[in-house]
Amino acid sequence: MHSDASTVRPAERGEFTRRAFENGRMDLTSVEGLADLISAETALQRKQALRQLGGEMRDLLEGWRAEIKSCLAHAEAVIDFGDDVDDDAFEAIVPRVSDLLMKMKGHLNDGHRGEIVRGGARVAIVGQPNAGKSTLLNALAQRPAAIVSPQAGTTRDVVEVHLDLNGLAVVVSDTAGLRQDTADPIEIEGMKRARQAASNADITILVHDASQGGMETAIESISMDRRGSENDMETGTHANIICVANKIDLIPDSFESKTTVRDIPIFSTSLVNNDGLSELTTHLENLLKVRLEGSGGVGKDGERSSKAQGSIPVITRARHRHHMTLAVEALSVFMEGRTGDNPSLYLPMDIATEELRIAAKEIGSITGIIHVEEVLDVVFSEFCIGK
Ligand SMILES: Nc1nc2c(ncn2[C@@H]2O[C@H](COP(=O)(O)OP(=O)(O)OP(=O)(O)O)[C@@H](O)[C@H]2O)c(=O)[nH]1
Ligand SMILES: [Mg+2]
Repeated sequence: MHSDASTVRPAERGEFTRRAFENGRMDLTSVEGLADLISAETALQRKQALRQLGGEMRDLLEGWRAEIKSCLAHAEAVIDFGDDVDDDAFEAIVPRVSDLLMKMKGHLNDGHRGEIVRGGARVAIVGQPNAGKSTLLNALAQRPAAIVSPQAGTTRDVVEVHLDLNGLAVVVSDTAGLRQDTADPIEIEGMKRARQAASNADITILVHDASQGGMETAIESISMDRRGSENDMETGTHANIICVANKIDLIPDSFESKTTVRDIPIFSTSLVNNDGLSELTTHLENLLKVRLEGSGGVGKDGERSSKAQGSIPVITRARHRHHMTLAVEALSVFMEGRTGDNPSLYLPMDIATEELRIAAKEIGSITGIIHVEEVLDVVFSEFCIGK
């Protein structure tokens, strides 16, 4: 049967999902979960997207918002009947807000796990020229993604490869070799980009030519470079560096290589022969799993030092982090304004209450659920009782 062309049209992008949102059948986090599920490339990304699509994040955020609104209702009642009740009635909500603030801060302080799972963990390969960095990238990618040559200074720009490392999305960057004695402006720019890639990375792999010596100096300098990067502040610098002592085929068998320097694990490899590669990838996998599942450190043999907490990575986008940070800021202002030894310095109740309203609004912006009654509450709250 032919349909009447005047009554049908092709659907717009995301039209059916948008309708589901507008009809209140999905909140924004579930919509984002669905989008993430469609573009998921790894098992962990699918798992995370499914949880978000299923409403885990919405339930948590709605729970928080309900608690803030309940505190808000209490605060407003105290303010409305101000002459008959004392400050103690208002103070009853302080421990509740404090409790909520702690929970929300805990979620913000999640090591960016959800965002890393969604966008892929960033691994940067750095080291001196000719050490075998591009050889390592190609071995990990299992294809000749970067040019390998005996000439030092072959890689000039950052070469990125997206990998599925046993279910984890990883973006590996091969970079230009780092050396002091060059005046070539292109090489200098390449090194600048290499350092940038290393400081933005979740994990840095330092590749060193073991037949050349000087590995400890190279490790020192890379751990200095990483100091101060945001990721390291959360996890500790050394946990994010792996050192590869490459070209062990060129050194005598009797040579005893170190297995760690300043707590940084060293993996001896001969990348041209694929020697030591599987130990290195297993360690990398374990290190990423630990970071993404939020458990403790990992030893060189890949053993976990504490059990995975398996907590929900709630924040999966910068958008969530932005609104949640603003909500936390508002609740912090409330707490600072209503606690301390000197009640005469406390924020007036109505000003402190406004912070609760801001926090509820910010949480509501994440889920996109703002009920019409809430808008009406604001409009009618301007009237006196009975009017
Ligand atoms: N003998 C030996 N040679 C290796 C090994 N790994 C890599 N090479 C060789 O070392 C040379 C340099 O390798 P690349 O991977 O291009 O080195 P790179 O670190 O990317 O070098 P730049 O891009 O110049 O900074 C190539 O000729 C490789 O074949 C190894 O384990 N043993
Ligand atoms: Mg290279």
